[in-house]
Amino acid sequence: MEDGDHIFINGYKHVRYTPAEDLESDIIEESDAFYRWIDSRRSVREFSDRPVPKEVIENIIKAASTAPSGAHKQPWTFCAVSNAELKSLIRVEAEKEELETYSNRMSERWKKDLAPLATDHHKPFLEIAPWLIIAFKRVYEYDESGEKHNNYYVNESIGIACGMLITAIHKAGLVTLTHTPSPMNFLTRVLKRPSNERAYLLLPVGYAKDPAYVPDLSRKSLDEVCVFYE
Ligand code: IYR
Repeated sequence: MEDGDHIFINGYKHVRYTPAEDLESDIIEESDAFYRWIDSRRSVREFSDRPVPKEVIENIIKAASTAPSGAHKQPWTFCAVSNAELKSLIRVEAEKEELETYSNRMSERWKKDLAPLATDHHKPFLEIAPWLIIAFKRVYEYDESGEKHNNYYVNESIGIACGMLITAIHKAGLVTLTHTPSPMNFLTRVLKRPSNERAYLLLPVGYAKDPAYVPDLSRKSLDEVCVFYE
């Protein structure tokens, strides 16, 4: 390493940060282009069964796992399922919970709010999409002596990682949606996950069906979501 490329703080090595972007580029133009690109992302519920290479899923999950996390514990496990029997089992279990949710757990107000999205308890995408990614948060870890240690800011950390996962999926030209069958404990059982993991989000991943239709939604304006203090 060249001189000046690293220092030690409290005995821990720190390496010099190199900006990833050309600092002389037009950052107004670049940030606007990124906004326009990310604004083209939509939650899609109609999938093609066209296969997606495993390498793409690996890259997407590697991208998500670069997310910042409490004390850099990276408190997450992403389970990527392409096995047809497992996907069918997950669909059966999810639809069981969803039927109960739509029939008995949701308020009238909630159902009214969901009406524009045209969702119901049927989840065919759980079998049609070539991959299901199930994000598990890791609430605690065991150290070498078998002692339990809680992770930090676990919900914040996995939420950020899932946001980056969704961005990586969009960048690959694929689509997803954030499916939250509730309760999700059946995923612990079906995927045989250890007791320190809790299912957080289920994301089907694949190509959009052609044609696929999405609700005609508009997003809040900047004024509605942002307050400047200058
Ligand atoms: N989890 C259910 C219901 C659902 C709830 C909300 I809030 C949504 O934005 C969409 C769906 C389901 O996945 O259908």
